[in-house]
Amino acid sequence: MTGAVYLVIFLVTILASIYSVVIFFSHTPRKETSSELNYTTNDDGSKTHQLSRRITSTDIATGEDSLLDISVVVPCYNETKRLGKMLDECVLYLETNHKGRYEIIIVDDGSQDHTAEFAIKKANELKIRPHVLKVVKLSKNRGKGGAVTHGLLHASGKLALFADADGATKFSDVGKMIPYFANNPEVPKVAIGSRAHMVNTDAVVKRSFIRNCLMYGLHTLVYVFGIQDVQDTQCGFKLFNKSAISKIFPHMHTERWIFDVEVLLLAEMQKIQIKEFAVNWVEIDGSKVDLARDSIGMAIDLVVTRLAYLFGIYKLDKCKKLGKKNQ
Ligand SMILES: Nc1nc2c(ncn2[C@@H]2O[C@H](COP(=O)(O)OP(=O)(O)O)[C@@H](O)[C@H]2O)c(=O)[nH]1
Ligand SMILES: *[C@@H]1O[C@H](CO)[C@@H](O)[C@H](O)[C@H]1NC(C)=O
Ligand SMILES: *[C@@H]1O[C@H](CO)[C@@H](O)[C@H](O)[C@H]1NC(C)=O
Ligand SMILES: CC(=O)N[C@H]1CO[C@H](CO)[C@@H](O)[C@@H]1O
Ligand SMILES: [Mg+2]
Repeated sequence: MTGAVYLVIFLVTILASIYSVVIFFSHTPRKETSSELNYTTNDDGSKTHQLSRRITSTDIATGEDSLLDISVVVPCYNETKRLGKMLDECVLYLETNHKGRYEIIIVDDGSQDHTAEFAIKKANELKIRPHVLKVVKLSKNRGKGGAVTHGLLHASGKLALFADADGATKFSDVGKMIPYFANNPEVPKVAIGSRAHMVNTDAVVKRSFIRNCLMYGLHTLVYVFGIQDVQDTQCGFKLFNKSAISKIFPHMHTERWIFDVEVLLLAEMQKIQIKEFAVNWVEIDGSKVDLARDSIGMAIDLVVTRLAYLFGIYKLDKCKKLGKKNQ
C-alpha cells in the first residue's frame, strides 16, 4: 500500500519536473518595436516607410486582393559577403517572371557588418524600383526563426517564400513550386524545398564527418519528436500562400534554428497540405551554424517544442476554431 503511494508521488514529481523544465526552456517572442514596423528602400533614404499590416490568425485570407504575386523574405545576420550573389539570382528570376508584381523583404537581424546598407546599395546597383526591395532592421537579434516570422507576417504577396541569404538553393526552383498553389486558392498550402535527393551526392558526402553525424542525429530526433512524413525539414527555402501564413506564423514561438520544425508541426496539427519539391542546392561557405553550440540548443528546442504543445504550454487558440469552420 505505502509502496503504491510512493510510486504515485514519484511519478507526479517526475512529471512536475519535466513540466517545469519545458516551461523554463519555452520561448515567448518579444513584441515588435515600432521601428520594426518600418522599412527603408533605395529612394533618397531620408524617410522610412510603413510595412504592410501584420497578418493575424483571424484574417480570412484569400490573397485575391493582393497586387503582388510573391514576397521573398530573406533573414540576414552579418551577410554582406553572401547576400550579393543571392540577390543577383533572385532579382534576375523575379524581373523575368514577375516584373512589377513582387517584393523582397530583407530582415536584418541586428547585423554588425552593415548588411542593411549593403542591401540598399545592391538594389541601386540592380536598378530595381524603390519599394521593391524593403529592408527591415530588427532592434535586437532574434534568431533566424524570429526574423523569418517577422518578415512573413508583414508580407503582402499572394504567396510568400523565405530563402536563405547564402543562395544555397537555386532560386529559379521556386518556379517548380508555384503551380502547386494554382487551384483552390482558399486552401492553405505549404511547399518546401528538399535536399533529400542529394544525400549520396558530393554536396553532402564532402561535408565533414562530424557535420554529417550531427545531421543524422538531428534527423533522428526530428523523426522521433516531430515530423515523420517530411524528409528534409531544415531546407531554407519554403513557400506559403497567404492563408497558410495566417494559420501558422501568428502562433510561432521558436526563434532559432528549430523553427522549421515548429512551422511543420503547426501545419500538421491543422491538416495543412505540405508538399516537398526537390531543389538544386550547393554548400556555401560561411555558415552561421556553430555545430558544437547550436546542436545542443537545437536538440533542447526540438524536445521542448513538442512537449510544450503536448502539455498545452504552447497553444493554437483562435486559429484552431477558425480552421475547423473553414475545412
Ligand atoms: N535572422 C537571423 N538569421 C540568421 C542568424 N544566423 C543565421 N541566419 C540566417 O539564416 C540563413 C541560413 O544560415 P546559414 O548560416 O547559411 O545556415 P546553414 O545553411 O544551415 O549552414 C542565412 O540567411 C543567415 O543569414 C541569426 O542569428 N538571425
Ligand atoms: C514609421 O514610418 C511612419 C510613416 O512613414 C512615420 O510616421 C513614423 O515616424 C515611423 N516610425 C519610426 C519609429 O521610425
Ligand atoms: C558580425 O560582424 C561583426 C563585424 O564584422 C563581428 O564583430 C561579429 O563578431 C560578427 N558576429 C558573428 C556572430 O559572426
Ligand atoms: C489563400 C491564398 O493566399 N491563396 C493563394 C494561394 O496561391 C495562389 C497561387 O498563386 C493564389 O492565387 C491564391 O490567392
Ligand atoms: Mg547555408
